[in-house]
Amino acid sequence: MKGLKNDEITIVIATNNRDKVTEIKPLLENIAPDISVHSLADLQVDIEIEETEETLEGNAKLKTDAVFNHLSDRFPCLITVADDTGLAVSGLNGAPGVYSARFAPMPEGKSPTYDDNVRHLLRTMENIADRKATFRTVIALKGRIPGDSSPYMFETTVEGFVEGEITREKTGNKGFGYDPVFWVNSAQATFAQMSTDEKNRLSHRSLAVKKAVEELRRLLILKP
Ligand code: ITT
Repeated sequence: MKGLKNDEITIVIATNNRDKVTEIKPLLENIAPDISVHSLADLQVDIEIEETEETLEGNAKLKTDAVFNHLSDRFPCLITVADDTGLAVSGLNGAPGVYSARFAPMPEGKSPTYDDNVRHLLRTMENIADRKATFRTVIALKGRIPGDSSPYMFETTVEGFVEGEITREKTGNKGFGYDPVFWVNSAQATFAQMSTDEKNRLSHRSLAVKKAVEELRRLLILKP
């Protein structure tokens, strides 16, 4: 890490989901001044990554690997950050979990919208009393930063979660995905009733990203 300047470090958020970028970017920009943080869209990278693993960790790592390999030649000092998130509902034995993006059944070749998934969840849970639910985010990090004598490679995952309940109807119009039906116990509101800043004070994603920031600061300061 000798002589490394922040403006030589490129962090790329490995997601095609713009709503995640809105939440993650301001938190990563906190790491240190001058570090550049980009989304795939900022870099005009068009890459489809199929989520073939059965765990959030596995899918998050697939995304950091794919984007790291894609951009490795372009940036000498590169850190890729990926998020995989699942909603686990107690009364549905943990579903939709790792399949949260693809919960509502759709015709071949069509992906469900956020609204399709929310409507399917409310319909599936019409007669279910146990509405306890947990949002869990796994953030994977993969990086190459200069080491003492050769480049230092690292890979790790961190996670964050928040407990809540699935409401009986949609409440609020902010956020994305299942936010209008996820009642956050500690805030007594749904995520869709919160601004990005408010959600970022307590969400599963922000807790995971804050741990990732700590880990990155440690690596960048320790200069392994
Ligand atoms: P990438 O894989 O490109 O990052 P994705 O939308 O496929 O984006 P995930 O598989 O991690 O992302 O997310 C699964 C789904 O869970 C997502 O499509 C949303 O419907 C929902 N979701 C994720 N984070 C959420 C949040 O903070 N609030 C509400 N719903 C969320």
